[in-house]
Amino acid sequence: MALRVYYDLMSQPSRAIYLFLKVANIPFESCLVKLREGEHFQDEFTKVNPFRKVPVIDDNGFKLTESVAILRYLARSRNVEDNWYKADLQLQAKVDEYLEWQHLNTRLFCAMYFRHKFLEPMMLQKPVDEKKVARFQKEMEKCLSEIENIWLDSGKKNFITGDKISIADLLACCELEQPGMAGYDVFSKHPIIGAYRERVRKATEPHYEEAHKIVRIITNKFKGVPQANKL
Ligand SMILES: N[C@@H](CCC(=O)N[C@@H](CS)C(=O)NCC(=O)O)C(=O)O
Repeated sequence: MALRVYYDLMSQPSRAIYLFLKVANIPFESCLVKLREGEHFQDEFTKVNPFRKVPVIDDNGFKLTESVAILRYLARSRNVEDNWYKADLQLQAKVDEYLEWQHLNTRLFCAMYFRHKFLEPMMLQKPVDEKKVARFQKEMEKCLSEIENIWLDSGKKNFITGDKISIADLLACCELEQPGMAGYDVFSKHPIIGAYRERVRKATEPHYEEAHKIVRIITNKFKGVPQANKL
């Protein structure tokens, strides 16, 4: 049985997995799960992932959730270039350092900003809770300045862990893209991150834009302004 991958390209961790599979040339069978249509709540998908979230993989009967675990598993089980997840223990630990950090930073704040500024007002037809959005924006901006100044060493580092792209960069950029749909363009507001995104895009082309096609469509269509139930 082929490697089955359950995903929705609206989902940041799904895009990171998709991008890795494409760029590392790992064959897989696409199993699209339309979150906007609630397909993740259907019985068929609940059997695959009782947590009812994407991404998930099924590798010949071995099911795995959680994007970080999936990226590590794929990098270890497939014959991929060493730069993605270094064999050297210390270099690998530096990738892990970001993978652990991002859960309560890039992932949390970029996703929460997007959710409260755009997704929930759109899907649930409710007004934007400006106080909540301002709180998440403040936390997100703190996190973005840490990415610029610490992870990217004020632009002196090309990628999160040094000169070569790794799975950490895929997760980072896919999360950093999400606030753009809510009208906050991380890359133009933070030029060091903008230049970094260009390096990641170049290292993964043409798959980066392919993975972000739906993000671009939504960004251009709504310009960050939620419209009731139109997504
Ligand atoms: N920690 C998980 C997060 C998975 C997750 O939150 N997926 C979201 C999309 S980005 C989802 O499926 N949400 C559906 C829901 O919560 O109803 C990972 O990194 O894979």
